[in-house]
Amino acid sequence: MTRLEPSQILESLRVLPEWSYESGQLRRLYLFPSFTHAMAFLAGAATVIEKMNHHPDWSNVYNRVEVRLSTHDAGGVTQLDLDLAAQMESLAIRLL
Ligand code: H2B
Repeated sequence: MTRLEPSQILESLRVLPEWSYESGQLRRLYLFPSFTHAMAFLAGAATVIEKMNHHPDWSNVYNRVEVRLSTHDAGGVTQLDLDLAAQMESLAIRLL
Protein backbone atom coordinates (compact mmCIF):
# COMPACT_ATOMS: atom_id res chain seq x y z
CA MET A 1 0.00 0.00 0.00
CA THR A 2 1.64 3.25 -1.09
CA ARG A 3 1.53 6.43 0.92
CA LEU A 4 -0.52 9.16 -0.72
CA GLU A 5 0.74 12.67 -1.37
CA PRO A 6 -0.89 15.48 0.66
CA SER A 7 -2.49 16.87 -2.52
CA GLN A 8 -4.11 13.48 -3.27
CA ILE A 9 -5.34 13.23 0.33
CA LEU A 10 -6.89 16.69 0.31
CA GLU A 11 -8.56 15.93 -3.02
CA SER A 12 -10.03 12.68 -1.62
CA LEU A 13 -11.27 14.44 1.51
CA ARG A 14 -13.65 16.50 -0.61
CA VAL A 15 -16.10 13.60 -0.28
CA LEU A 16 -15.36 13.31 3.46
CA PRO A 17 -15.89 16.92 4.54
CA GLU A 18 -15.89 16.17 8.28
CA TRP A 19 -12.41 14.68 8.09
CA SER A 20 -9.18 16.65 8.15
CA TYR A 21 -5.58 15.89 7.36
CA GLU A 22 -3.45 16.71 10.41
CA SER A 23 0.09 15.71 11.35
CA GLY A 24 0.23 13.00 8.69
CA GLN A 25 -3.07 11.42 9.73
CA LEU A 26 -6.76 11.61 8.87
CA ARG A 27 -8.69 13.01 11.83
CA ARG A 28 -12.37 13.15 12.72
CA LEU A 29 -14.11 14.07 15.96
CA TYR A 30 -17.54 12.49 16.39
CA LEU A 31 -19.95 13.98 18.91
CA PHE A 32 -22.76 11.50 19.52
CA PRO A 33 -26.03 12.20 21.34
CA SER A 34 -24.99 9.96 24.25
CA PHE A 35 -22.40 7.54 25.58
CA THR A 36 -24.59 4.64 24.38
CA HIS A 37 -24.49 5.97 20.81
CA ALA A 38 -20.72 6.32 21.00
CA MET A 39 -20.42 2.71 22.21
CA ALA A 40 -22.69 1.45 19.43
CA PHE A 41 -20.44 3.21 16.91
CA LEU A 42 -17.26 1.71 18.36
CA ALA A 43 -18.77 -1.80 18.47
CA GLY A 44 -20.10 -1.54 14.90
CA ALA A 45 -16.82 -0.15 13.58
CA ALA A 46 -14.83 -2.89 15.33
CA THR A 47 -16.27 -5.55 13.00
CA VAL A 48 -15.33 -3.56 9.89
CA ILE A 49 -11.88 -2.85 11.31
CA GLU A 50 -11.16 -6.51 12.00
CA LYS A 51 -12.26 -7.49 8.48
CA MET A 52 -9.97 -4.84 6.99
CA ASN A 53 -7.18 -5.64 9.46
CA HIS A 54 -6.74 -1.90 9.64
CA HIS A 55 -6.86 -0.42 13.10
CA PRO A 56 -7.54 3.18 14.02
CA ASP A 57 -5.97 5.20 16.80
CA TRP A 58 -9.12 6.28 18.59
CA SER A 59 -10.24 7.47 21.98
CA ASN A 60 -13.55 7.95 23.72
CA VAL A 61 -14.67 10.33 26.45
CA TYR A 62 -18.41 10.02 27.20
CA ASN A 63 -20.15 10.95 23.90
CA ARG A 64 -16.97 11.95 22.05
CA VAL A 65 -14.96 9.67 19.80
CA GLU A 66 -11.76 11.00 18.27
CA VAL A 67 -10.39 8.96 15.37
CA ARG A 68 -6.95 9.20 13.79
CA LEU A 69 -6.07 7.06 10.78
CA SER A 70 -2.75 6.30 9.15
CA THR A 71 -1.03 3.25 7.75
CA HIS A 72 1.95 2.68 10.02
CA ASP A 73 3.60 0.25 7.60
CA ALA A 74 3.53 2.91 4.85
CA GLY A 75 4.44 5.83 7.13
CA GLY A 76 1.43 7.92 6.20
CA VAL A 77 -2.07 7.96 4.80
CA THR A 78 -3.02 5.35 2.19
CA GLN A 79 -6.18 4.41 0.31
CA LEU A 80 -6.94 1.98 3.16
CA ASP A 81 -7.32 4.92 5.56
CA LEU A 82 -9.66 6.70 3.17
CA ASP A 83 -11.70 3.50 2.76
CA LEU A 84 -11.98 3.04 6.52
CA ALA A 85 -12.95 6.71 6.99
CA ALA A 86 -15.75 6.24 4.43
CA GLN A 87 -16.96 3.07 6.18
CA MET A 88 -16.98 4.86 9.54
CA GLU A 89 -19.03 7.69 8.07
CA SER A 90 -21.71 5.31 6.83
CA LEU A 91 -21.83 3.58 10.23
CA ALA A 92 -21.97 6.85 12.16
CA ILE A 93 -24.67 8.51 10.05
CA ARG A 94 -27.55 6.66 11.69
CA LEU A 95 -26.17 7.30 15.21
CA LEU A 96 -25.39 11.02 15.01
N1 H2B B 1 -3.56 -0.70 11.20
C1 H2B B 1 -3.16 0.49 10.80
N2 H2B B 1 -3.95 1.55 10.95
N3 H2B B 1 -1.97 0.64 10.22
C2 H2B B 1 -1.15 -0.38 10.00
O1 H2B B 1 -0.07 -0.20 9.45
C3 H2B B 1 -1.57 -1.65 10.42
C4 H2B B 1 -2.83 -1.78 11.05
N4 H2B B 1 -0.83 -2.70 10.24
N5 H2B B 1 -3.27 -2.95 11.48
C5 H2B B 1 -1.30 -4.03 10.46
C6 H2B B 1 -2.44 -4.14 11.44
C7 H2B B 1 -0.12 -4.88 10.82
O2 H2B B 1 0.32 -4.60 12.12
C8 H2B B 1 -0.39 -6.34 10.67
C9 H2B B 1 0.85 -7.15 10.98
O3 H2B B 1 -0.82 -6.58 9.38
